[in-house]
Amino acid sequence: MRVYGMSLSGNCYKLKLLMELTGQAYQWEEVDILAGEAAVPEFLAKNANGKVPVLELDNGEFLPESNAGLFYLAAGSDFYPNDTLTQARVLQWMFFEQYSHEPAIAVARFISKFLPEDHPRRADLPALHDKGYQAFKVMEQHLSAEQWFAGEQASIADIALYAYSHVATDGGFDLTNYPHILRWFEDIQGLPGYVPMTER
Ligand SMILES: N[C@@H](CCC(=O)N[C@@H](CS)C(=O)NCC(=O)O)C(=O)O
Repeated sequence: MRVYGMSLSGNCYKLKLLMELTGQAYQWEEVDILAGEAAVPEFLAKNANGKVPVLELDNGEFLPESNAGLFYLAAGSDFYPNDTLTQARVLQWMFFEQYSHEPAIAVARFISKFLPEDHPRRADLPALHDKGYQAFKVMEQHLSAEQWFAGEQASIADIALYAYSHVATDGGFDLTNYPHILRWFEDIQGLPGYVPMTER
């Protein structure tokens, strides 16, 4: 399999982390989205939406969307539970990640880390911080009672949420007052096969 991704992207890191945790072989094809490499016809043929990551399967098909890639790669592993309710809990948190978490926390990081100091989009940061802290509040409350997001062990829900949460300081978030989230970071970092985001 091959991942078309950008190493600094949390969405792309989700796939890398799961493949490392589950010992699946893959190649990494770096796509510099900041240089417009996801907007060229050759890439758009892989994902008409012009976004990374895209997972290229062994049969040559292309699978965009990070959480779809997580689902595909987790099949048959401990990172996807067997019973229907826990599977639904995994989906619950993955949809939460895509609607209530990533659009604030990843976008705040993008603006803070990659756009110039005088860029007009910096005006969006206060609203993004409000929305992002709301998501962290929901996560903190859940993690005050549970070790993981769905079921009794780490799942792709944890990986989806971890990707941008653990680098949220890049976007101006301070998680000092979220001790359960900080504990959960350590639990994920202790999983066998864990790799940090910027290793390759
Ligand atoms: N929902 C998508 C979001 C993917 C996404 O936003 N990718 C960003 C990088 S993190 C991208 O490729 N942006 C390029 C662009 O929008 O031009 C997923 O989870 O894969």
